[in-house]
Amino acid sequence: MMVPFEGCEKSVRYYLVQVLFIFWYWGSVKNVEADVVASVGTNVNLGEALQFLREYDLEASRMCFTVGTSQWIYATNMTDFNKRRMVEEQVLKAKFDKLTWSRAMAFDWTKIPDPMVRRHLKFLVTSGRGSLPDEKYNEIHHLISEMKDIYAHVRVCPYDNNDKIYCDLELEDLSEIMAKSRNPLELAHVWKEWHDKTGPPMKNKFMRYVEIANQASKFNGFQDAGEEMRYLYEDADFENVVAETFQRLQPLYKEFFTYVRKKLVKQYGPNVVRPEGPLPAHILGNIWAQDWSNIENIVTPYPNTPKIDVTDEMRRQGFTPLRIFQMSEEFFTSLGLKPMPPEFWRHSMIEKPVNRKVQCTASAWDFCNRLDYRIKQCTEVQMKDLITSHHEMAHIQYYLYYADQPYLYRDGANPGFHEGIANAISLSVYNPTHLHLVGLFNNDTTDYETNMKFLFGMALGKLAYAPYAYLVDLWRYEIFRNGVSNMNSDWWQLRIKFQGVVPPIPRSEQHLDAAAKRHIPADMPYMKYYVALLLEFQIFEVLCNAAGHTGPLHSCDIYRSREAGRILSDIMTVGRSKHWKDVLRILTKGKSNKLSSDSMIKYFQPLYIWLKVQNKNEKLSGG
Ligand code: X8Z
Ligand code: ZN
Repeated sequence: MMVPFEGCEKSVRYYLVQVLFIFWYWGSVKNVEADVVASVGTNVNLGEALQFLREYDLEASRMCFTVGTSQWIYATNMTDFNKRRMVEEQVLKAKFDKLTWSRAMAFDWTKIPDPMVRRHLKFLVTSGRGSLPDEKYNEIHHLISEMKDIYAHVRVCPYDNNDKIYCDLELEDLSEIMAKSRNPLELAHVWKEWHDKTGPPMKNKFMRYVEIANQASKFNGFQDAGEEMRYLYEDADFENVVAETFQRLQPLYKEFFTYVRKKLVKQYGPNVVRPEGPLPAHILGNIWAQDWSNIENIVTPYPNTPKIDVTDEMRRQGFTPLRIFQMSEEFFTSLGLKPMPPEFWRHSMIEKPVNRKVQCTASAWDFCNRLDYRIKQCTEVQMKDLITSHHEMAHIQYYLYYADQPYLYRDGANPGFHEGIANAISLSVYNPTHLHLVGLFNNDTTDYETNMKFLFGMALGKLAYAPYAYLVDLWRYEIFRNGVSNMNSDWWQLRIKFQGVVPPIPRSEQHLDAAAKRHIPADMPYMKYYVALLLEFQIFEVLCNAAGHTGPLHSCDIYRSREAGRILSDIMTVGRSKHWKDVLRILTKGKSNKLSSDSMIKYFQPLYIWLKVQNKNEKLSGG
């Protein structure tokens, strides 16, 4: 199983674990703007605005520290007591956010002369659901918590378990079956159970959520909640821009899809996989069919050529989790970037403790006090974790570089930047050239078959993911814009159109298959992953050019390139203080400010040529 790039940044400010409890605690707290329709205030006094923002900055940073600390304590020691303390802090934070919104609303940000102050106030008043009356504010958070709860508590019976005794499979178990089982009946069972137990019980709640989310957005001056989600990209043409990048990926995706389908027909036969049709969603190694890495052994070319995996070598050399993190740090210092601060080494959790329950998903934390940065990772000595540690540390580098910005600018230039940068670093690390240079891989890295196999493996994780990453929010935009009738058929229309994937069994409007993905019930945006995917390759290409790389892009390693490090520090230092297009200008030294799929296409170019030869007698299809 190859999952090279996982983990994510853990921005305390957006993270509310148990919002349901928050609103129990909140109780009857009243707010002065109850039932007031949001409108821009009249205050245009620059001095007062500056004073308000200074106070906000201090208080928000302090809040981020206290909430973040309570979340860290819970995530690394999951007791009921720690959970209660965390919830108490989150209640205070939620109150603070709503109060901040109402104070910011007193200003007419559009008329404030100072551009920095204007931008700050704009961020504060045009985001979130603070504009809703208390009742609805509480209701929508309650709905989201209930949907998250339904999602978290789904349990499924195993296939062929006739006595129905052990019906306790959780998502993690189901994911394991989807990854490893090659029995199409078992896979269809798991797929059906998961989708039947997530969507239908939350459908009514989801419809009400759509209604209230749209109301909040209208209060904020948007047409609907989808427009508000896109507003974070500060680009009126955003939908067209991403659509164009996606179109350009089509020829490559179709070749890839056609090749994968041919291999799957061979494995499962024409009754499961139609030789010229779309792919059924249950045989792609992943419950959402978003990442196909787990079927690598079925579909890979050159099955006898060894895969690049340095796990054995790491163990032979006596690697430890600490050494993995030291090696990651050395990667960044070799670029001239910052070493990890002492607090990082003192407080990070880089191994799974034996004596207590912890949340093991890898994450990088910014405690917003300009001192305290940590990684939480249950590191094992294996290649996957070596890459993850570099990825997480790239998030910490971003935190360190934008630390001197005001609170609201201590963030990625747009929602895709953090993941984009972290994954660009991973591209350089999960790379035969780099692994050879750090003494973990000794085979010939120029061999043609090894390279094609490597690129094919990357395509299963990255190229297969592109349409899925793109369509999740396309669907949400459609629902917010056009309403909640035909939600499920809309979902499958997008999936067949963009991914070329169909459900393994008939579906109806009783189902809500999009809700099988956590980001839908949890109200978490998804387009950022598509944007991050493009940025990852764009940033990687620029860094490689700066490092003087010649040859195919996929073999580039930026290790020890001070010039690549300088570019990284330049784009990270500005955080969110500049428009992301200006950050792309900095990245490209003025050459371009466009989001583009060209670098991704370039990365996979050798595979594309190879696929065209392999598919010369095939009828191409795909998205
Ligand atoms: O949701 C996540 C992370 C949080 S940053 C767990 N990811 C997306 C997903 O799981 O679909 C990471 C990759 C894409
Ligand atoms: Zn990440």
